[in-house]
Amino acid sequence: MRYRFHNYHPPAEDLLGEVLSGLACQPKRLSPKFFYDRRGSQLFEAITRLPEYYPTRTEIGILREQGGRIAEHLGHETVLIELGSGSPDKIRVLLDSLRPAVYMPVDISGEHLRDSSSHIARDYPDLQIEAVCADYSNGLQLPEMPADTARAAFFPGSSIGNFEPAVAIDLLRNVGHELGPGGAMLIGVDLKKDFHKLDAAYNDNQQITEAFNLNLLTRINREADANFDINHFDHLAFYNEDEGRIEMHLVSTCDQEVRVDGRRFHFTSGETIHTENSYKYNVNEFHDLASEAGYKAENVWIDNDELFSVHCLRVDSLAGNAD
Ligand code: AVJ
Repeated sequence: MRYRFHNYHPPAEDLLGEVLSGLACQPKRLSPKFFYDRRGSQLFEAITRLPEYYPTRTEIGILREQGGRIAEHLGHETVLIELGSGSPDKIRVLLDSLRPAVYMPVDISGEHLRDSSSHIARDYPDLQIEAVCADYSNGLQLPEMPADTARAAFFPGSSIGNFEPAVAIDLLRNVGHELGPGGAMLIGVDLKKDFHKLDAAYNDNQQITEAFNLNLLTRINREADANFDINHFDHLAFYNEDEGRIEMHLVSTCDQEVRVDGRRFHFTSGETIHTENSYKYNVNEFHDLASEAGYKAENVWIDNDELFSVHCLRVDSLAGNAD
């Protein structure tokens, strides 16, 4: 088996430091990247199967239907870099149509990455797999790759929506530097649509999204020596029309004090911790963003109900700030 695991994982102090600074902000906030411990990754996979959560199955449908066309753009025998190994079904569809030489999944959750990439290794015995445990939001660090093999990136699930547009531009530009001139990126982007449909996707009947949101506090209790009482926080998710994004928050249901690593944080009743943004883009809006990041938009595929888009971008100019 040709499988390697590269650990560039951020040390545990990063979580504590970011939690302390986020809770010291006004309004309080926590980064959505911390959702994905093992339990969080499992809850997210459960979300992707919910009837209300249309993005995953819609994106898979597009990848399945357009596999041939996508391969024409991305090419075969590439190094295929996957940013965030979210849903196992998606990558299988893509591996089948692209047949890359190397599969390089990059994920912040080491446990999740080991679980998911070992299953791929078992089912694709001839595929070289280089699993990279890293936080790609702080700049992408990748193991050495053969210079003569074309690189392609797959950034599925509208994960790009987690970042403020200006930060998303920096991140895409950064990945563009790793891909090199002429490199291709396949990126899934959730479309703007009727807000009822959006709201429902983040307020599911089975309350899995609520459990996913609250699990952040459970994780912080365990990993940052905190004492959040999850019975005193409520899940809140809504579409913010002006910003073009879903916002998720955790609402304190009473006046309370919480201890994190010996420090105390006060919450008034109704005060929220902002835990996630999920930006939605029209095709034109996303084209503008991609072009600011140094890419040329080559193609876009959309499902019949116009719920979700999959763009093929090409690294065009690497000018601008490279961090
Ligand atoms: C993984 C960031 C794309 O924003 O839809 C799902 C995360 N949060 N339900 C999204 C999420 C709540 C998801 N992304």
